[in-house]
Amino acid sequence: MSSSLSRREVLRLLSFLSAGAAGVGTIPLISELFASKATAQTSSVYVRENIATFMQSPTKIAALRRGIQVMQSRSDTNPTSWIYQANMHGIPSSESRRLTAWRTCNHGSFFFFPWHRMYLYYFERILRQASGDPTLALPYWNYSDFPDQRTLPEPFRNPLLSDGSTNSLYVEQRAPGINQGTTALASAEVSYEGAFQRTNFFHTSSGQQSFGGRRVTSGTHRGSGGGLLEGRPHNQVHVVVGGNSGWMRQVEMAARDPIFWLHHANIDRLWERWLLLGNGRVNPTNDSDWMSDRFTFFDENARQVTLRGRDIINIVQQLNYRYDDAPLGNQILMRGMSNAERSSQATTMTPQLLATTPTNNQQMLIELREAPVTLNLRFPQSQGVRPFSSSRTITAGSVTLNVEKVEYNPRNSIPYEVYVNLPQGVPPDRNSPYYVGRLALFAHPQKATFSLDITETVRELQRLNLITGDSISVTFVPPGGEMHIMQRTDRAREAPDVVRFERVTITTTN
Ligand SMILES: [Cu+2]
Repeated sequence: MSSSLSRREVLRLLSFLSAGAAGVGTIPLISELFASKATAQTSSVYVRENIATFMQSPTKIAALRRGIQVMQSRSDTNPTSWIYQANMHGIPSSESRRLTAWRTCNHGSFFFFPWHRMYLYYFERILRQASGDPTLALPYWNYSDFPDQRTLPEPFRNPLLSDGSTNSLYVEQRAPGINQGTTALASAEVSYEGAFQRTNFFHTSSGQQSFGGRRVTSGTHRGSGGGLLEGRPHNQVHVVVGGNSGWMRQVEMAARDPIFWLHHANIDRLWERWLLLGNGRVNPTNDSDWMSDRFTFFDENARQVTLRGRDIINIVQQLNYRYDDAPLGNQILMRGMSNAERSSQATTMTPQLLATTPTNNQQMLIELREAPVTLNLRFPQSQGVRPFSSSRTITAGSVTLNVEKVEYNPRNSIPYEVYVNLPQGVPPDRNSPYYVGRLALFAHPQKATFSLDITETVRELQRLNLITGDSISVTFVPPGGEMHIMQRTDRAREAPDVVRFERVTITTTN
């Protein structure tokens, strides 16, 4: 039977219906078409579910665990093994072999999104086949839309299952509070608001910002032009889950932790959500490098394959999967977007310096160790003008905190909490208005500038009248509770190395 309803039309209907804009029953014609034509055509589309839903099914969790276990049992030279797949993201320093497609992950450029989508796509096919469950799809960790889902999903926390067997979803190499379920991701670490307000997928020179990263002509393993979503929540979640020296905080080891794949499924989902907002938000399909550069992967039969950007743009039509996005998620998203499109032109403007740590003639570096450090930033061109006083409320543009020329040990460095204008004597609290997120040096090139969008924090501090003085302070705090626990369990034998940088600035594209 030939179909009068194209797949594209079906999909539009599907997203329309699931968005909750109208009940199925209110449009009988559409619902009839939907019932008669769509079901058959979309039956092969895998649905990536929120882990909170997925884990309600013991069968699904068992399939996920079995798939990982089977992959882990394979030789690391087998492209469908757990280690081979993880090594495609990065390899430990002790590894001297260089097998095909190892260490090819893309960070810090506009290839970040497409490369990770391709990576997840083939990993998911391998996992499905290994699990023996032909319906298995990768779940995602939705720390974005639901504050009560910001601790590590329960099935990942314990080394052993109730029957005494090994839990393949668990790894020890995480921040202790993560596996204990006591450390929840803070909203300043997972917020996607700044990224979603951008309407441009890419930017073209440093100092500018975009949703998806800087345009480059070929893949970058550790670029310095990460997009806003790569910075937060992506890098933030990596370092909070990994702690000082866990796997998730290092590019080389991250994909060995099973939660990596659920984290990246969520990042991939957020890319889809960004596109749904429209108003100029589109993929860079006019860019021939983004569209046509080939990346190498392996399918479930260990056959070498390549994919290009143009092959992965439509996840349902080209890759046979979609996300289970609930209407509730949509509502949260829309509320988050209520303060307008303020960014589309901002990207072409040169950032203006609002505040900086004093420049010193000796070119001394600022060092962070195992104690909190507070730096006072001055307003260089102010001459009495206070750029953050309430009368100058930021309504357009964005405010960025920059830590310039950072040097660190990628295998072992503290993911410092960063606070703006934290008053002396007030204990640091990641759920306070002063908190802006972690110094998340994941995939960060040495001596590059680390940037964090602090627009929302500054606006909130202005609203609360907490940002009135002649200077503004930035405080770096080692995550105290975790350090304490690690000392007690004697896991801090390799002392975290010092983080050094040249200066801290606050800039605006307003
Ligand atoms: Cu990642």
